Formats: sequence, structure tokens, C-alpha cells
Amino acid sequence: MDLLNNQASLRLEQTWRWFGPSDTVTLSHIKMTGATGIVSALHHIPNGEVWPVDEILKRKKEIEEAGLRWSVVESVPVHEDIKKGNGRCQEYIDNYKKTITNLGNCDIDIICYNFMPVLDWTRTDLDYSYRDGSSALRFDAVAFAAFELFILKRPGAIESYSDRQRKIANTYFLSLSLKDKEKLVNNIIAGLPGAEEGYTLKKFQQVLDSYNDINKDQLKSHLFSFLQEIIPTAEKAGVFMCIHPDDPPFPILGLPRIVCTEKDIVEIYDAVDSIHNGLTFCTGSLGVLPDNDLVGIVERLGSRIHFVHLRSTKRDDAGNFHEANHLEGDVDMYGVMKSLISEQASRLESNRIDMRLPFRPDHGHQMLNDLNQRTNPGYSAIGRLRGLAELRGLEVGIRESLRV
Ligand code: DNO
Repeated sequence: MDLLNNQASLRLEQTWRWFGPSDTVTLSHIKMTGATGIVSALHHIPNGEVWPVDEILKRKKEIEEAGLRWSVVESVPVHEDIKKGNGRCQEYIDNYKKTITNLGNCDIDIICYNFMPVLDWTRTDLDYSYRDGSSALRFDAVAFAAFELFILKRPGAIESYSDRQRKIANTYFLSLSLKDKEKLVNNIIAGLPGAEEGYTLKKFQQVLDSYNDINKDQLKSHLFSFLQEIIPTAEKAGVFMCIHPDDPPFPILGLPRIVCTEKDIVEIYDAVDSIHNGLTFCTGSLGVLPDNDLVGIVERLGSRIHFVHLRSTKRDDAGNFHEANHLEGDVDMYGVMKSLISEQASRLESNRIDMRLPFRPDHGHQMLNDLNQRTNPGYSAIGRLRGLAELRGLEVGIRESLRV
């Protein structure tokens, strides 16, 4: 059976993140990858403001004219006031609801978001030399410690480290040139692609300070109040909300983290028991914690997964990790893919509206001609294309062997 060309056969929807008209990987490039869905956001709209219908439709038309579908919004960012439950929190929640309604009215029905304080995803090294000559993203615990202890000089950072860790970080710090230090600061606080905020060092510490009185339980209760407000709106609009896990999935910079484990996800599901309150299943983020049973998470919580990020990470015992090739590293991609296929099959059986279950190849190494291009870290064309091709092959292979 020609699964690739058989329109009737069920497949996970293959999507690709596009950062809008300024992205050097264009819609016509994406078309050639075989992806059919676009994952995008209106990055030009300031965080907290309503996304107007005409702006949404303009972007949608551009995507459709390229023969693609705007499949998922990643992300409608959550304003810091909502996470902190202060300032103009209510106004921003009301705006968020309007954006959900507007997107629903434009037939865009999956919204990914995160609830990480201050920073979206965090890495220390954006051009780690991978063993095959490509360049990868990496989180180095010593470099991170050096940043907060000796560059940012965060009050309270000292308590987060043992004497030994501080000594190692200090030796590392002393080995850095001025240029290396600037690069490290930039990698951490200037905002990785998709993050809507970038900071100067001084501003960064002020923003961290604004979380001084917010512990894990408070942050959680702010998320739950947010969900209680927005999920009824999402239900009415026919929109599936899906929270992205914290990346990395452990506390950094003294900030609380609340979306790291299966238990966290269960609590979020329970906070508002609705299919519209779901998860972006990111294997790369969750996979950094060895206790996270990725296949089990899909088996147990899969019915509320609305969007999937597939990538693999490789961790060591010292708290470092780097991004591996999609079928290597610590993630059991075969097992994950198999459980996603079976989740999709059960949606087909019950004729669920959210049957397409979009995934995207998340991040990718910079390789071949990527190395000569200016691309968003993690989002080069060829590295992701390799990931997509491998994942697509894996899916077809599993379906063929299971005959599903
Ligand atoms: C990183 C991305 C994140 C993600 C947001 C979702 O590559 O996975 O930036 O988009 O955290 O809100």
C-alpha cells in the first residue's frame, strides 16, 4: 500500500513553525518539505493586546495562498501580569479571551501557550559543535551558574549551589573572554525565537525581582484562575488550548516552575476538566527529566494532547543536556510515535473533531547550507527537514507494520 500517497490513510498532520514574513525559511521553502500545516503567531502584536480579526485573516490568507493551512497558533503569549496575578491582569485576561474568540471565528482552533515566568525556553549555547560537524543547542549547567553567580550576580543565587559547584562555575567564569561573556548573556536573556521579550541585564534582574513574592503554589493558582477564565471561552469558540511544558523542566533563576512532570499535567487537566484544556506534548522539554515516562504520558493523558513537538535531548549526570538528532538521544521516539498513532486511531474511532493531531519537527541542528544562513536558533531549514523526514519515515514504518 502506498501510504505516503494514500489520501484515505490516517496520518499525523505534519506541520512546520514559521516565524512570519521575516523568517528566512519561507512558505515556499516549507511547501517543499512536505509539511502541510503551518505553526505561526502574530509576533508583531505586543504581548497582552487583542489579535484583531483582520490581522489574523491577513496572515491566514498569506499561508493559504502558499497552499498551506494555518494549523496551530504558537503562541498567544501570556502577559507577565497574568502570571503574577497583579497589575493589569484582568484586562489582559479579557484581551486573551477576545483573541481566542477571534481565532476561533477565523477557524483556527489550536492555541499553544506557556506559563513560564520571565523567560520562554533557555539555552546557554546556541552553536555547540556536534560530533558530526553540525551545530546544536545546549544547556550547560556550569555556564548557567557562572551567568547568575558572577555576571548577573543574582541575590539568592549563592544558595542554589554547593561550594563545589560555585568553585567550578568560578573557574569557568574566569576562563571567559569579554566576548564569551557577552555571548552567554545574550543567549540567555536576549530572547530565543518565539520568546516575545528580550531584556538588558539590569532590566532582567528587575523583572526577576518582581517574582520575589511568588512561589510555586501561587504561580499554580494564577495558572488555574487563568484557565477557569479562558477555557469556557475556548469551549464556545471551538478552540483547543494546549500548554507547553517548561523548558528546561526544572526551576532556574529562583523562579517557580509548574509544568515539568506528569503530575503537574494531571493537576492542570483537573483544574478545568475540559477537552479544551489540553497539552502541547513536547518530548524535548519533558524528556530532559529521566523520570518522565513519555510513552506513558501519551497513553494516560493523550486524549487531551492537541499538538506535538517531536525532538530528542541527551542529558548527562551533571545537569547538562544538548539537542540530539531526532531519532537519537534519550527520547524513545519509536515508542512515542507508536502511542501517538494509537491515540489518533482512537480519535478516528470516536469520530473526534480533533483528529488531525498535528506535530512538528521541533528544533534541528544547523547543517549543510544552514551553516551559511542567518536562521533562528533551532529553526534552520535543513536540520528540521532531516527531523521531519526521519519522523515521517518512522510513522509510515510503524503504520505499515501495524497495518493502521
Ligand atoms: C521553543 C518553543 C517554545 C514554545 C513556547 C510555547 O522552541 O518550543 O518557544 O513555543 O514555549 O509557548
